[in-house]
Amino acid sequence: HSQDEECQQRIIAAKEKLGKKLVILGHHYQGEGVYRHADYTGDSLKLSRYAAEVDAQYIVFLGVHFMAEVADILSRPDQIAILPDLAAGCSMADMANLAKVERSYRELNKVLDFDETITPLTYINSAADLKAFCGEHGGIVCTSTNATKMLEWSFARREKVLFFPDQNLGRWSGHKMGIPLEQMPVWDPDQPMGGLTEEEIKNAKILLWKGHCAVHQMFRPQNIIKFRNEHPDGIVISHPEAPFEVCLQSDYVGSTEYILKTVREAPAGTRWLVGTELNLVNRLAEEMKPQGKTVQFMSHVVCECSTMARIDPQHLAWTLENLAEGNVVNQIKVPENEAKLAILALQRMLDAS
Ligand code: CIZ
Ligand code: SF4
Repeated sequence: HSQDEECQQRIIAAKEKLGKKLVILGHHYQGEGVYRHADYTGDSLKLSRYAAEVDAQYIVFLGVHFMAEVADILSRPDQIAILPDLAAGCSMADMANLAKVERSYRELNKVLDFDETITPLTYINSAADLKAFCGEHGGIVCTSTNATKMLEWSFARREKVLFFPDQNLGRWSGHKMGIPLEQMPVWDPDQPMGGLTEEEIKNAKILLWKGHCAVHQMFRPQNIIKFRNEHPDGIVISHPEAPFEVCLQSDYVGSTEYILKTVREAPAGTRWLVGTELNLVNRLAEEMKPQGKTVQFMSHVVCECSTMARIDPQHLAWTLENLAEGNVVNQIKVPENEAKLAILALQRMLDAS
């Protein structure tokens, strides 16, 4: 405990020393030990907007690798994006890579006989080279807040979408637009032709990349049934990365920003079951207590994002102390040619949302 306390003091001291040179951006899924030091908090969309606006020389990102990449892409060339632990990746983002996406896109276009039938649409949870791929091929980026809008943007231009890497977000967003499940087949990049027949591909509106979030995948319809039995007046809210059946049985489905807003604005005395990352749910539960609102976590097993948790007070203290000494550590730098293309896809999203 005294070690934790010491770490907190080191962070505060280094932060003070750095002053206006530093801004710390914190994602909702971060643990309290680092989250409390963030100058701005939000989801990846909100934080990427801050990254594009802040003036600080150092942008320290409390989040995962793809978020720090976006901060680097959207900030000025003289600003430096930093991730306190380079091993903080996102297992979902890792389920797609450039070689597989290129091959899939090529295969699909071959079956469809002519180019420009499919828009590549990547969830922001993906590596910068995939955003660059979308930039280059008339595609776009989405977040969990604007996925439906970005699908509409895509359908206004071309008849089909290749959606990666999260099949659950793609399926739920397509479902909300009224697209039947048969027209949203799963594209398995490790099988020839995605494991689909030519007929299935021709009939598809959205090809859902076979990827998912290991954290949100843990939520089950049984968790909701049990909650409703125990609390008939309870309200269920889930993140669209959760399985389709969980979203179907929820009263509300939306991004982290949406979940926070909905529960915060709810009447006093309400009881909530929340299906998203544990740190967010714990923090929200504490915040709602004084208003007499009860916030419960959806699963009986711990669903913490283990890679988000790599950004701990030790790593933050080490990073800030180095910066205060003038040593830049753990910089995230997207190669210029890649950044140029990625920004096209990101800018299309920012303009359309
Ligand atoms: O966009 C984000 O930050 C993520 C990963 C989820 C969300 O809903 O905010
Ligand atoms: Fe990636 Fe899931 Fe962690 Fe979000 S919660 S960063 S999608 S592994």
